[in-house]
Amino acid sequence: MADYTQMWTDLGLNHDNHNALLDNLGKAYQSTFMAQEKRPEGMSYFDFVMSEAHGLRIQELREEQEAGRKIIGSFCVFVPEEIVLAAGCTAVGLCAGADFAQEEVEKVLPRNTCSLIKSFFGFKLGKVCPYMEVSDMIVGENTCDGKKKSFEVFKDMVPNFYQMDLPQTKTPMARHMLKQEFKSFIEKLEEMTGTSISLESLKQGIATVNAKRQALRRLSMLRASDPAPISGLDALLINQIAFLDNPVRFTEKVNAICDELESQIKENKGVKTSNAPRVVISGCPMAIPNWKLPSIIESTGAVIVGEESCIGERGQRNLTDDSANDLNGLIDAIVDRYLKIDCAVFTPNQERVNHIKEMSKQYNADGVIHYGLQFCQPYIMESFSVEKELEKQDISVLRLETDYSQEDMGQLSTRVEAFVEIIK
Ligand code: BJ8
Repeated sequence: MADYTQMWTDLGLNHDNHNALLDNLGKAYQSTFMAQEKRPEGMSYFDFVMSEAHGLRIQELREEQEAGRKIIGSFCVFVPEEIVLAAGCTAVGLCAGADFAQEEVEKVLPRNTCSLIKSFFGFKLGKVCPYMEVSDMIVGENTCDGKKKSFEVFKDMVPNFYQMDLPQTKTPMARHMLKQEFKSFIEKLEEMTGTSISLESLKQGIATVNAKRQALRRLSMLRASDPAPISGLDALLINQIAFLDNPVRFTEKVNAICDELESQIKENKGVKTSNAPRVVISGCPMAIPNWKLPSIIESTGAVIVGEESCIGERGQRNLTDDSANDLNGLIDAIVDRYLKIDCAVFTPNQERVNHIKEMSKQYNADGVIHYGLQFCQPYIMESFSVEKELEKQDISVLRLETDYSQEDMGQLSTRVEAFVEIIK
């Protein structure tokens, strides 16, 4: 990596903390990703993106800023990228997948807060996330109680914080509310950029994001093959990078790796043998650089064939209808698309269970591992009904609760190994 010290200084990063984070991430990346066998050649692009995630990509974002674009950071797949792009801005997902500065975090948040929330507080307090520091606006959404209440604290720690309210049901009233929220978001972006979102710019925004989602969908469908053409770890990494990379370039690279995987499939080649146990992971999102559980699962010889997660199918599977010929019609289409996201903060949420069953069948899974972050009420509460419903269909389920620490690695490995033995 080139020397980006000056850029990091300009962004106000804490050099010691940041160097320590990069050092740890580099080691984790080597042992988790580079140690895998038979990786597709197309992964070299994603390895490069990761190696430059705090360097070249941030430099690109700063160049975009110099050219007049605003950078919009967010924590949730409910923040519509179509609208961000239509406003001439760039969307980035903010990292929330590793513990950092936990002692500082626990001075402002209760200990029993989920790791994902503690993580973005730690990244802010430790001054180690260039994406957070480069953002011109950070959007926090009212989803679970943890995020909603923590944003009351977080909003005083970042300039240009914008709070988006979200419904928790899918009634006509809730849909109306979401539409109003998206309209307020449009107004805010227009005020910030001084330009209006037009029919053409919104159509273009939808086209760019739909193309990205179609490419990710194509990748997902290829994972139904046996032997699996790509590891779950690499597929998760691609889904994580979807939140950081330039969307047009990313789409091209995902399609390129899909071309490669298609030819591997034709030759009946895969990353594991065809009798490897196949697992779908379902539950809380695995934000970058959270690779702990997938790495444990795949170290047993099993292969992850799908993620029912916001960093995975829940976040990416539905496209936005672009057929309307007026702005209001397109906003309606965006609202309808986002209301299909079956996050556990919604009640009732039968669609999510149906989707897990569907995925399990579609990807020929031998079992489902439900991943709940400790203290995440929505997903942990829902995991009981998910387990019950899947077992009715004879789908084996393992419910796990964990956090970002390494302390429970031994216990998790034992439970995962035992589960993989059963589903073999
Ligand atoms: S649409 S899943 S990205 S809210 S793990 S912070 S739920 S206590 S992240 Fe999410 Fe949007 Fe929903 Fe998806 Fe709360 Fe649970 Fe923590 Fe969570």
